[in-house]
Amino acid sequence: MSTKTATEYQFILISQEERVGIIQLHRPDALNALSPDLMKELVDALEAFDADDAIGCMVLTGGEKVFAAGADIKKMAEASAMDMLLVDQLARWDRIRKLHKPIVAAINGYALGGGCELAMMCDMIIAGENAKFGQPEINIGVIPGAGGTQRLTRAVGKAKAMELILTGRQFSAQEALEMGLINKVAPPELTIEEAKKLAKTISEKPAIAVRTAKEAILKAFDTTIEGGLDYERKLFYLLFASADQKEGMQAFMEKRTPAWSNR
Ligand code: DAK
Repeated sequence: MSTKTATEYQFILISQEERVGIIQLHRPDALNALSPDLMKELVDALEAFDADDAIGCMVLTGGEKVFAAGADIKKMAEASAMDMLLVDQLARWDRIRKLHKPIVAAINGYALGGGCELAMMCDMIIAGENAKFGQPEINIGVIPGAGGTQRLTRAVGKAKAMELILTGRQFSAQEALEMGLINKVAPPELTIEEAKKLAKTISEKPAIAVRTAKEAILKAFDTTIEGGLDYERKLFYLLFASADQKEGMQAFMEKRTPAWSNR
């Protein structure tokens, strides 16, 4: 677990607004290409926010013209299969999947390859009208390797995922919205504000219920409906052990605003 301060990161910028933790990818000379060093900082920062009781929700963003142009092609070009296996980047990406708190992606400009996959690992996506999504790996002789074939397919269905991954074409924020991949399209100058607004709303909800809801929703992707319903029910019962369940229901009956302890 990292205890780094903002100034110790080289490829990301971090900040906090109320209960929202904000991470900005910041490697502008390489279009925020997701090098192992950048990914290490990103995962460290996400885990630090995830462990911080003062944070209720996170926002992940990039620059004005590019969210991320994918994995660093220059660093991968000469790699052997064994190099790729031994670097085991996937283990780092997998740690993002295990985060408890929700992440809202705020995307302006390119979100390509690993950039699109990173956006899809977030829980909600707000995109600027200038956003360009895509899985262009086919054009450099490979396929998506950080979940694109799975997450895009689950989000938009087989036919669209086939078309997008086999052609490698870019698609707009509007098309992403129509396919159900993202939550909202915003004017580019408002993308981050819209994402922060959504994150702030969520960050003010009782934290244990938020993390439990995220866990239950993600379960829907890797279980049967029967298994998912059972899982949901157990989590529902579990919440009756939380102070916030008592407070939330008591406050409702007393017609007052609940004071969450996030316990
Ligand atoms: N990697 C390294 N450098 C990149 C880059 C990238 N992905 N994308 C751009 N750059 C560099 C360019 O080489 C150029 O560098 P210089 O020539 O100035 O040194 C600089 O950024 C500016 O790029 P352009 O001159 O090309 O700028 P344009 O505005 O003309 O075009 C573009 C922007 C984003 C459309 C274009 O750069 C582009 O098509 N980039 C490549 C996009 C791409 O193919 N992305 C997918 C990469 S493969 C995994 C995890 C992750 C992945 C796989 C596995 N595991 C955990 C197992 C992910 C794989 C990928 O993402």
